[in-house]
Amino acid sequence: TPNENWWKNGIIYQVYPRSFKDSNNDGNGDLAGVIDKLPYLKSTGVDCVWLSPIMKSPQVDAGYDISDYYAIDKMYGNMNDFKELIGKAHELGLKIMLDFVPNHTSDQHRWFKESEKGNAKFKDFYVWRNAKKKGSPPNNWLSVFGGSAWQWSKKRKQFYLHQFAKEQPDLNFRNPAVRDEMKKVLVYYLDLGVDAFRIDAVKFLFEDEQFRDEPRSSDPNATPASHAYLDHIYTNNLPETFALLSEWRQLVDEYSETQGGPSRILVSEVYDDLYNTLQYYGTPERIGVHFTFNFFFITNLKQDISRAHDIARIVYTWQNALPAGKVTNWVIGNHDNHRVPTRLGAKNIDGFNMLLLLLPGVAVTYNGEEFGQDDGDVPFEQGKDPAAKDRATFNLLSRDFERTPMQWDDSTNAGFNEGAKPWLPVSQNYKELNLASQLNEKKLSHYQIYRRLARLRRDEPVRNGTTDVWAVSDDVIILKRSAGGRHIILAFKLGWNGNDEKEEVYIPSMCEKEAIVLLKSVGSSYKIGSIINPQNFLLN
Ligand code: TEU
Repeated sequence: TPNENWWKNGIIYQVYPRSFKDSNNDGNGDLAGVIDKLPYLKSTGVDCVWLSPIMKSPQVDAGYDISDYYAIDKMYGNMNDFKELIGKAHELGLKIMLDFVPNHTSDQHRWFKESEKGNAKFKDFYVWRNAKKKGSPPNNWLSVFGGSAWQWSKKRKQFYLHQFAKEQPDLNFRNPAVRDEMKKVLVYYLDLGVDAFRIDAVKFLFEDEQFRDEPRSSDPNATPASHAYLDHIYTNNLPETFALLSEWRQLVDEYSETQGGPSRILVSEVYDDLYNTLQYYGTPERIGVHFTFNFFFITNLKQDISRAHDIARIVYTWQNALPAGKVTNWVIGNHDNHRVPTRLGAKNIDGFNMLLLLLPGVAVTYNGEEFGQDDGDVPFEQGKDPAAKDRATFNLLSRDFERTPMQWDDSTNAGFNEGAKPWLPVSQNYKELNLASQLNEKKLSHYQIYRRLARLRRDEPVRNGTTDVWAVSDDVIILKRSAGGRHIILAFKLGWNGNDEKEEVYIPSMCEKEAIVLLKSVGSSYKIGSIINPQNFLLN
């Protein structure tokens, strides 16, 4: 089939629509804004644009609380705008990935309102349970955002399950009618031409049928109300969840086949240990998703504390454990985690982008990462995130900081809009840190490095070659990609622990023939070239 493999070496770029580009100056980004920026994304070298949720929503959890799967939220536009966006993207050769949020709906969804009333057709659409004894929840399950995962409904005189905010009731996937409804949603968007789905919060889809209490986790520091306090053996990664994913995969594969067009793909969003994460790729007996996010650069690295060998370990443990024939992927940021410069140090943004783009498989970039945007400042009073409702935990838990508006240029509100108050404040540093200031091709800015690497990755046959990675010192990591006597070598020194000095490294004899050598904060006495000097970018 044509283009069957379009995604396998692709760059997926996450657009956070509310913060991307506000075309009608109402303080919220919108689809017209995304359409406006498609040529920019194309010229950056992106292959697929992932839109965080754009469906109708009361926006309690930034659109991850959907009240109608068949409508676009009016702050973003309407279904015609979305169709136009897909059409324009496809004209440019860009794919569209949609956030698909099946685990829960908004409590404002008609299904939930009817279910709460006890309407026979919707009665079992959600997970309802009686109180254990008067007033107390059915069991000890905890919400990801903290506190009991159960909320009492006065109307129905029962508790309902919500593994995220209480405004996000969990759907009951044991009910065949719910499974049918979600398949309909998938088909609706496949028919519109959506190329890929990022399936949200997948590991939470099914829960224990007996509703048993979960045991205390091994985390000694977890407080009793925090999600980490329990070991989620009865709410995460159930066998039924994997079976349902197989059904969705079959649906999507059959759809692609009957259409005879490029394959449509499924990506799962799961934070877990290596073993549980990789289960989502499937097994010989059970088909899984095309790929499941590799979040280990996010979860397993700590500024100033991690060493080069920690990075190397993330790469080779993932590569070695990956089931045969599967496509690898790398993520360094998203809307749930502090931005790369904030989390891993401003000095390391180029190094991590280079690593991301030179590793095999799929690279996932969060909007702004291509030019090193960092977290914004959001005062508690302006916070929006349901994961951080009280002042005491706001700084620790809020995800608002990584969601502030995109810094396009140094004009009003960083070019996000024409001056209306944005839903989250624009970061104060936008005059210095913005995309426009990095567009000059003669200067090797964060953005120019990103764009060059995106091109190199697209044009260079070595991208299909072997991958080796090792730490040559505490702070220097070397990545080597090779095929047919050609090599790409990246030597990247972590700029942390206050150590800024360039380090001389011996690059083992691996570039007898043709090599492109990229050095980041590494001394160049070895004279094989350096990205610091664009003329030496490509060496024979
Ligand atoms: O996140 C799912 C998820 O696993 C979260 O626990 C995530 O680890 C947490 O947000 C980190 O702070 C998805 C979305 O990405 C997130 O934005 C939503 O809030 C959540 O689902 C509920 O839909």
